[in-house]
Amino acid sequence: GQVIHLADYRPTDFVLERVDLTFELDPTETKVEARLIFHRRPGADPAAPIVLDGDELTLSGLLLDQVELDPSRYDATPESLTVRDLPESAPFELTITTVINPEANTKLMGLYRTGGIYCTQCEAEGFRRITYFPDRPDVLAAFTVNIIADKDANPLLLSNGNFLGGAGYGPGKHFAAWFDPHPKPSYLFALVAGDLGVIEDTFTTMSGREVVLKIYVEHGKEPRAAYAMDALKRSMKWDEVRFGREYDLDIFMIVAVSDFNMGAMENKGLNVFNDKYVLADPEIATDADYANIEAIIAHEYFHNWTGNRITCRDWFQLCLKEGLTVYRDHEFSSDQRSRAVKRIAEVRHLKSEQFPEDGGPLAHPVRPTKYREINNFYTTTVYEKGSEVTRMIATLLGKDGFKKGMDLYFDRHDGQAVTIEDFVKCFEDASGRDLTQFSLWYHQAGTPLVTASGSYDAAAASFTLSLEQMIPATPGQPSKEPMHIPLSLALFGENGGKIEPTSVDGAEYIGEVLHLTGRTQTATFHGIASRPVVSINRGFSAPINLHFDQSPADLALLARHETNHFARWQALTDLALPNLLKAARDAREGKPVVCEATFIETLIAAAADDALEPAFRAQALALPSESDIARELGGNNDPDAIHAGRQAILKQIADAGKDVFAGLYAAMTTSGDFSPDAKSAGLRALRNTALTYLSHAEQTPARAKAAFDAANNMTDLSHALTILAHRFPDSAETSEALASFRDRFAENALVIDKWFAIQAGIPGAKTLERIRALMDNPLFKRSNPNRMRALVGTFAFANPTGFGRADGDGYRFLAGQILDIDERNPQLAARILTSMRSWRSLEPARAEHARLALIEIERAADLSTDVRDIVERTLK
Ligand code: HT7
Ligand code: ZN
Repeated sequence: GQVIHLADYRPTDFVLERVDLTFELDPTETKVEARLIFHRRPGADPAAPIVLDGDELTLSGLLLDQVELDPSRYDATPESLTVRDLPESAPFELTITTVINPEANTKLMGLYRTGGIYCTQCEAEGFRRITYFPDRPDVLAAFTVNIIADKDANPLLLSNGNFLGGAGYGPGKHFAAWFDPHPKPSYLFALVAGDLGVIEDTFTTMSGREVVLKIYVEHGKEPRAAYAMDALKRSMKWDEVRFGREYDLDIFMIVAVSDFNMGAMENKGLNVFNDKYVLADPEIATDADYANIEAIIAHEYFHNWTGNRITCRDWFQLCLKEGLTVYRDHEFSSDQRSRAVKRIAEVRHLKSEQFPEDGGPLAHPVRPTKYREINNFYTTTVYEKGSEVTRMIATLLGKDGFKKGMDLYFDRHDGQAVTIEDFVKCFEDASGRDLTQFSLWYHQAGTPLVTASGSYDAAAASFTLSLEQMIPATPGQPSKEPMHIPLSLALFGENGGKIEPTSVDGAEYIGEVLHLTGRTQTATFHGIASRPVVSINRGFSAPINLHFDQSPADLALLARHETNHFARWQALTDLALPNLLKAARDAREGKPVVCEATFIETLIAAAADDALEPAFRAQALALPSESDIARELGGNNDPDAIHAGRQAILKQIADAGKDVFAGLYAAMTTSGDFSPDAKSAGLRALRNTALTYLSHAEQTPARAKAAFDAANNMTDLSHALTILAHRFPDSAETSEALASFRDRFAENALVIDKWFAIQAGIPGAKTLERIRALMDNPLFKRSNPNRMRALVGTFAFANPTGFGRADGDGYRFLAGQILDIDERNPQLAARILTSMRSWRSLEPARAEHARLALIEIERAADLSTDVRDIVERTLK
């Protein structure tokens, strides 16, 4: 694959007017007839041929205006179809016939088979695996789709838009026709056929239209779709109330499938979901699963306006739909649940996934300018940092200003394929604010580092804050311009009360937001009667690293008195981190690990504080992870020392807070039937966190085993099993629990994924042997992406001591797996390979093992473009 550059963008020479597709479905020989009506774009070269995209296609028929075309007029290869001598301005119709093999399609892009049904995945470039087509997001057309298939095997024939009609079609067959009136790019096309169960509901839109809602799942699993349906209706309502966006077809369908490369796909009117993000009941789904289902159902639904009605001009603009839609689903979840707890979870995820990406060899801007494989740009930078950039626009403009900008965006660009510049312009026009400097957030990669220092002048009653920003070099971007960084900031007095400055100079400070725009900047706050404790980047108003030396006493004050609960959590984390870093260093040198008292006291006080939400307290008690610690250490990392140090700190907290944890474990119980609501989930989270600490204090598996035996929902059951497996892997209790879990859920793929994932996460060098043995387990299924991610993905992404064992066998194992997966499913292989992105921060011996494993991949013959792109960038 060659490199595609944003600068080379130009519109197509031909305008697509209409698309009429006919599928004759067959597991191994599906016939696709595409009738495409084009005209030459006014001003385009009158002699230019039309060049359509293909991928592994063979042409079996080509007509121009219903007449067979002479082979001298066209060239067909698996990758393209070129037709010459076309009319100068009159519309013409190409009828293209291809025959494809869904059964053999293991890449899960284009038309494929999963669980006996036909299903498509077209984003980003899957449609070209179905027929030759101008497969790019700025080519929009209305689609008619006719589906012909065996009636018995495929009672259900679905596509985008509204149902036109259906009937019998010769012996044993039937057909259905669908029409989607909303012009759309090919990546939003979908077709599903087969035999599925369904749950149905309706939603009445704000203008009074009734929309039919259907969720299709495997027969027998219908009751497990109820929560997804509820989440869908809440999403539809929320988008009306919050963004004024109404649904626009007569029907909205969701289909859950078991083989899927990502979470879900927002095809117009026919979302296709990984069944992991649809199916739930208390027996099989954890609270985290419920929260994910709610968020992803919302995310895909919200795409109807941000992505589908207004789409991307080209794939460089991916964050236009993804960053914005993630921002919208975050806001939705915050409104449905606890805003502070949701924000903590978002920031945890951002720091653990996006920060390492932004700080490593795969760093790229939110709006990149070149790519080799677009599949590799569905990244946390595009999604999560893209969402943070949208959030900062909302911070800059305020609630009303942001709303005005969004309204203008919907008004101005409905039905168009647009760019980030078009999006930003709407906010500039709506607010009158110049966002030129702010836009650097889209163009400069790397996480800005802000260094702050404060000094108090009692005589002048002023406080001076000096700020400096530095944006690290990233691939292709050696030097950076200073950015516009909105820092939510407040001052607190020694008694914990907020101090309002009488005036501020040196920086714009409005609505408690300080605007850092210079490389260095000094802000002076006047009217400050006593030394203040400063809280900077409250609510994580900007996605930055902050260096600000604050004493444990000051952090403890913020942890107790900050009015913003996210900032309290941040203060607790800032108290924890130096202890964890020191513990890692001490463990490495064989020194005893000692945790500082203020931190332990403050943390346990927060845990015991009944005025705080249980879910918040659970988040506070969940210390920074081993990879968080590795990132903060920055280099020469030894995963074993980080693990040992962190375990020692956990033990000290557990011993000091034993009574508090025992009290919480007894008190945090839910009554009545299981409910997945945020409050009940919070009680379970705090109770389970207490159980984790108690198992550290007690150092025996007994309590976790009792919890496992008593659990009546998957949250408690899988938490207890995780403690048993991760802390007491060789105990009889653990073997028994693992076996009983497997036997009880052997028929439930989503739960068996958890069984594999929990074992893949067991710390220590011995886990690799277990993984090898698990690969021979009859329950292991190589072709299923969820199963592969559960076992190999969890091991590589979430088990630093197992994957990073000192002899390098973990890295070599991964290399072998990547090469094997790549033969079937390059997208999945490339994604799992990104687990190597931080290899350069390992200590030299491990780093060398990792490098050699990467080279082994790089040297393999017949690598996919996907894996080649990742491996080469990772090694560079
Ligand atoms: N827009 C979708 C992204 C996507 C995808 C989904 C499933 C399989 C392959 C895919 N490639 C890209 C999902 C989303 O962000 O909503
Ligand atoms: Zn999305």
